[in-house]
Amino acid sequence: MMDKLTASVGTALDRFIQQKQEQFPYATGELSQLLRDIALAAKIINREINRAGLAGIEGGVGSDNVQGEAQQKLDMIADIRFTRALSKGGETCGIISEEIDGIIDTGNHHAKYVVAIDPLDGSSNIDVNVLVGTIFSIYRRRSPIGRPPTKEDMLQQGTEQIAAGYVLYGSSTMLVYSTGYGVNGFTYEPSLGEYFLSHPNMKCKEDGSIYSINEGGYNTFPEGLKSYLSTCKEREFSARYIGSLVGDFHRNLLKGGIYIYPSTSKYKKGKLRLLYECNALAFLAEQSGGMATDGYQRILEIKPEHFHERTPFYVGSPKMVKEAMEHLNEYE
Ligand code: AHM
Ligand code: MG
Repeated sequence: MMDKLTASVGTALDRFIQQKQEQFPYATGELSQLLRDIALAAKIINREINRAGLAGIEGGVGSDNVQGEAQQKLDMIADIRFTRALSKGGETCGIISEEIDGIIDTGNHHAKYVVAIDPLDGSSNIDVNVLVGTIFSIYRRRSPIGRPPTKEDMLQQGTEQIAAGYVLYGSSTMLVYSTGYGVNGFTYEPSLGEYFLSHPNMKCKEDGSIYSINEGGYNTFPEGLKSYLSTCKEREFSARYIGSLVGDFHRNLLKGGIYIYPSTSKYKKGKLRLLYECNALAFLAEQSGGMATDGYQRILEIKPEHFHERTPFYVGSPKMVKEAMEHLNEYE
């Protein structure tokens, strides 16, 4: 479906969401409200991140999250903020979060939606003042309205997403999202406390010359990937890796490139989580003309079995992703 209204640069996020909702005569406004809830929580996280160094909330808390990783104070703060915003907002019945083992039941059993979220991705970068992000996916629940959320509500494949996005807390803060009709990016203006449309209808370049991968695990990469990487070097592509998925993805979306997190000896199935990291970015990649696979199959078609399952991730400009896949297949 084509957009009937084309919002112009500078449109405030609230107005944009309202305009989009008006294009659908039967829309009830619940998804719009849910997007506003996420945008509001992100403003609060943005404030916390900006004062992290000053407020003594930087650094680890000495405990581990459900995957045995050192948890940062801000990870927990972000998790609490988003859970609270989604619970109080009333449109979400269940949440899967990177920080929590099982389903978070918000108590809104009449709500239509479930959310998978990584409240603060790349949080090890906070201590060194490097950008971090929030990643979210929204699904329509499968279980009957009025009941608690179920495992089936949360374990839907990525093709079922009705909206997804990320917030990038960088040199400026941006919210980038899609409801399945293209991708739009909004930049936060802190003095006004509002996001404004700055990147309308974002398009991923067909091809690029940036590759983003942690090459520290090179010796244990699949042979096909080693072969693809040597062609990147032969062509003198630029290697760019922040180690903050949202930032690496965002740069490659704007400039053209490929981001890869393969299987390694340390992470046999890759490091990134399907439900709240890969699916959302795969949705945005496809919505902007890019591509996302696990090296062999489309990320969005993987049927999840566990809330925190991992997958190798190859995402970005379609020509580059296809080429990487060809190399992987050659060595099968
Ligand atoms: P996190 O969810 O624990 O923050 O881990 C995810 C992050 C991504 O942002 C980033 O792309 C990746 O881990 C970096 O991993 P590595 O340090 O192995 O390169
Ligand atoms: Mg993460």
